[in-house]
Amino acid sequence: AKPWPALPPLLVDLATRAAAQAGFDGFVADACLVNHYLPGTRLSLHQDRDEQDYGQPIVSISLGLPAVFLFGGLQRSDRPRHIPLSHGDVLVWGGEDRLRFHGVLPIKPGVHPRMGERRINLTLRKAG
Ligand code: MD6
Ligand code: FE
Repeated sequence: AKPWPALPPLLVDLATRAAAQAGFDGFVADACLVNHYLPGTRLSLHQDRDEQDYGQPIVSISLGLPAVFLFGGLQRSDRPRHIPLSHGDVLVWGGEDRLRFHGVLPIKPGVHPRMGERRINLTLRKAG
């Protein structure tokens, strides 16, 4: 089978530096999920559990329209905090928070000057 193409070093470096700033040294992302949100799109509460090592954090980069990130507890029923995210924000979660339920409220209609009517989220991970 063909190997996955390498991630852009720029993104891997950004994720390593953001993770270190949040207290997670030595993070080297090997995967990036790209989610595209149109106005009205939401992401329901979930845990990120597809990775091998929950000792590695998640680094999330937000671009375009603003969003409200829901940061919940370890049970789906725990009431989530609301964290506003705008263009250029980088959010890191890991350690004891790695398996918190999280999601995104429906994106409000709007036009971002650079990105138009969309939000793009990049999550950098260590999958393997
Ligand atoms: C966000 N994204 O868009 C949060 N999880 O701010 C996620 O939680 C996420 O984009 C799993 C896979 C892709 C994602
Ligand atoms: Fe997620």
